Order: sequence, then C-alpha cells, then structure tokens
Amino acid sequence: MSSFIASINEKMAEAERDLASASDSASLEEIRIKYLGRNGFFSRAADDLKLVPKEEKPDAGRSFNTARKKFQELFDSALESLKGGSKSPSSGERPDLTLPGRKRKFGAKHPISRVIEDCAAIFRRLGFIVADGPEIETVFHNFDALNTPLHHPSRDPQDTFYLPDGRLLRTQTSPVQIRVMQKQSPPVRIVAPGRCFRRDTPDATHSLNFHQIEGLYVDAGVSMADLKSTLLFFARELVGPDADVRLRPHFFPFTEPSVEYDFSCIMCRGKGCRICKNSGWLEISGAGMVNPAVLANVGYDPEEYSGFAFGMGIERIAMIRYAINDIRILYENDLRFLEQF
Ligand code: 2NM
Repeated sequence: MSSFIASINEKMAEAERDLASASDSASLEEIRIKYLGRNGFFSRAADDLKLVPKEEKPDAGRSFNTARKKFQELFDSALESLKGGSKSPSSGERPDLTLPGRKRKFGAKHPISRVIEDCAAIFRRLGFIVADGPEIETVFHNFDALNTPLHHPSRDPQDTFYLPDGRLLRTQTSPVQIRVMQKQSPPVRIVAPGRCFRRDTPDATHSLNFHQIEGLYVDAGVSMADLKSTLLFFARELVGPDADVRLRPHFFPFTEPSVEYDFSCIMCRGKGCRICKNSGWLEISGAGMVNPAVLANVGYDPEEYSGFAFGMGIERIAMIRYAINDIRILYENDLRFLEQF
C-alpha cells in the first residue's frame, strides 16, 4: 500500500475518534476546520495527491475520494445528532428563547374550494351526503344512463373530450349520481361536487374545465315542491335570509319536467343593477324531476320512486360572490389573486 493511502487511512481513524468525542457545535466546528478547512487535512491531502507517482495515482485518488465522502457523511450525521438533541446541550448552548420565532407562511384555500365546501356544508345540513366519482367516465354513465340521445349535440367530439379507448372526460358530475344509484336503493340524498370538462373556446366566462355541484334526492313521494324548498333554503343559507328563487321552464333529457332557476340578485336585492343586468335575478343553473327513464336505467321502479336533481356552476357562484369578472383568473395560480382569499 502506498504511503499516501496509509496516511489517509490513519487520518480517517483519527477523524472518527474526533467526531465521536465532539459534544457541542463548537467542537464540531473545530473538527470541520481541521479536516475540511482551507489548510485542513483534505485540502493538504489533495496537494499531496499531485505528487503521488503516476502508477499509484488511480488507487490513491480513489481512496482519497472515498475518505472525503465518508468523512462528510460522518460529519453530517454527527451534526444531525447534535441538532436532534440526542446529546444534551452543554451549558453554553441552551436554546435562546428570546429569539424571534420562525415565520410560517400560511396558504389560503382556493376560492373554488371555498365555494364547494360552503355549498356542501349547507346541503349536508339538509341530510345530503357528499359523493364523488371518476373524472374519466364511460359513455354509458355520462350520456346513455342519463337519457341523453345519440344525436344530442353535447355527445359530439366537437363538444366533449374523448379518449382513444372511447371513454371521455365527464361533462357534468351526474355520472356520479348514476354510480351511486346503481350501488344502492332509495332513499338517495347526495351532492356530487367536482371537476368537469367541455370543449369550449376559452374566454371571460368559458373554460375547458370547470366545477359543478349537483344534487340528487330520490325516495317515495319526492316532489317539485321539495326541489323548490331545497333550492330556496340553499339560496338563503348562501347569500342571506331575504334571498328568493324562481324557476323557469326548460328542457334537459335527464329531468322531466326541467327548469332553469335564478337567485334574486345579491347586489341589489332584486331591484336591478349592473351585476344582474337590471333583471333583479342571477341565473344559477338547471334542475328538474329525475326522468323516469333515468330511474329505470339504474334499476329503480319509477312507479315507486321519484326524485329531483339540480346542478350549479361553482365558478359562476364564485364569480358572483367575489366579484370576479374573468373566469380565467381562477386557474392561473397568480398569487396576487389567490392571496386575497
Ligand atoms: C343539471 C340540471 C338538471 C341532474 C340529473 C341527474 C340525475 F343523475 F339524477 F339524472 N343528476 N343531475 C341534473 C338535472 C343536472 O345540471 C345543470
């Protein structure tokens, strides 16, 4: 063995003894300087390495590198165990309790999460349970089971993202309701919040992905009056006790009859303003009595059970609530925006 390698091995044994006896950070610092400092052992050994005869150099270099690495590991773990307090601090080293604390930066909930959680909490008080399901869906759960006919425009690849295997990105959260109904018999009282996808040209009010919360209540004797009172209770919990709700006739394949519904404008309390375009009403979304064909598709007897369902756009509610005029700001992760929540 070359004398270079021998001296390295000898020094490493010494280093191990030094590190084992280090009891505080001051002695550890001394050790660091002794071995890693500008004039420390490894620095001088690196100079010596240059003088090693050529044929011994590869071996010498290897043992130098190994020793250097091993020392760093031993040193780091000695430092770690000192910090971890496994050795009791000597008197000079008590923690300084007068030092200012470490500042923790708290995150904030995204406005979409806030709206989802607030809505879900209101429905939970009415006995609804939060359900979820996959964002990649089958055509059956997203369209067929919901009584959406083959020729319906929303089924077109122009409007919906299809995967090569024929599945699709769900266009609404109703397939969650289908899955829950397939699994259990009535009564079913659920809300399904979540992310949905539609092909759209993005602008201030359209986005390729958006969020919905849909509700479903199926039991014997559920009526349109239950739907309206549920929406009214929800509106009053969300925006205040003087809120009102109105239903307008509409068409959806999955509900019959179907409605679109509005909440009275939160800004002007129905008198007419810029937000509601002077109508006094804010369009929220659609609802209706679950189409008997949908109940039959999941194996429920439409003669025995009836139900209502509704959907709401989370972004729409967030934009009204927080006076946001461009939907895109909700997805850009701009901290100047997000830190306000
Ligand atoms: C809406 C509007 C109207 C709806 C229907 C169903 C189901 F699964 F029961 F058939 N879930 N959600 C529904 C009805 C959704 O969103 C605008």
